[in-house]
Amino acid sequence: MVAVSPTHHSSEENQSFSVPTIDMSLDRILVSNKIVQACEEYGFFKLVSHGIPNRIISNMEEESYDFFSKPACKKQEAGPPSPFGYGCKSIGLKGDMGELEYILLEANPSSISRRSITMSADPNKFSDAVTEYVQTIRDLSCEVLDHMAQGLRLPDKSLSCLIKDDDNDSCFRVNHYHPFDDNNNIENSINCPLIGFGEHCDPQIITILRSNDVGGLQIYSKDNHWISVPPHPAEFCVFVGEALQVLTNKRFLSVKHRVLANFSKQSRISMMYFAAPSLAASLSWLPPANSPFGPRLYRNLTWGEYKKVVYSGRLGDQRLEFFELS
Ligand code: GA4
Repeated sequence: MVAVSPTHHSSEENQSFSVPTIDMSLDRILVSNKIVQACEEYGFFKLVSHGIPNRIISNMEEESYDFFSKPACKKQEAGPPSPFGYGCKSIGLKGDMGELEYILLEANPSSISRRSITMSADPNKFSDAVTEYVQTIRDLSCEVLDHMAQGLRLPDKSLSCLIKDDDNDSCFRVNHYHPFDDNNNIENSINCPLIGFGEHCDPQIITILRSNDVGGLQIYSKDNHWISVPPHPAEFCVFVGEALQVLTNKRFLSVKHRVLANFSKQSRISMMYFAAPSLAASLSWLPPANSPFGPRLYRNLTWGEYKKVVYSGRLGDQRLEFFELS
């Protein structure tokens, strides 16, 4: 079990920080510009007034609770996560560990429906809930990417078309973090929380996360502070991924984040959609039309090439530097 020392928790935190929050119902140009500003400064923001029906979110959450409340031997029938399926504590293939259990799925309807057979006694219900959630969040991801393209003065849809490709490599993950251990007193847990999911950057283009109202998520700020992100079940968190850092030639920075576990009486459920292009897609910088921005910072690479490096490494590895042009 990996515990976070108290210095890594409260004393390093910047209490005055307020998480950038984008109200999607506001004027389009204002929203686009605010999104660009948040991606440049933090690589992270929250979305409110996004218009996603609560029914779709709660169906997905209910299916997740049903799955995680099954006996361990039943859940293991859906594993191991190599890379897709059910996983417990072990993350990836290189020995990373966390205080969580999870399901990881490919985000396409045929694969979801195939996997659902091992996930639920009512596979159609499970499959319908996941498919509807994933499709809805994919549309939201496209909307966010269209705002980014507009704010960056890139050709219309030039980012969203990458994740709309039929061969897109997007995936979907549900993480379940247990509540604090009753044998431990709550004071202890608050002062010395455990690492639920270790620090890392997401490799894809963007990640859209929704959690229940249990905290634990922290992002790392440019001035070297861990910032706790207050949970809110009606909001979505958006993370810039490493592929978007490359596509924007480092104008947007992918945000390092982690999840602390074991300091609430309730369990935390988070659902992440990782929006990725096809394996063959080029991650080459898309410079704004008529812009003198430069020089180019990364060598040409495809998502497939980058993914191979990501999946052969450790969770917290710095991977992008191998692709930097000197
Ligand atoms: C981090 C982001 C996503 O959860 C994920 C993770 C993947 C996995 O769990 O299999 C990885 C991790 C993530 C990056 C490094 C490698 C691969 C675990 C790991 C140690 C699904 C992804 O795409 O990259």
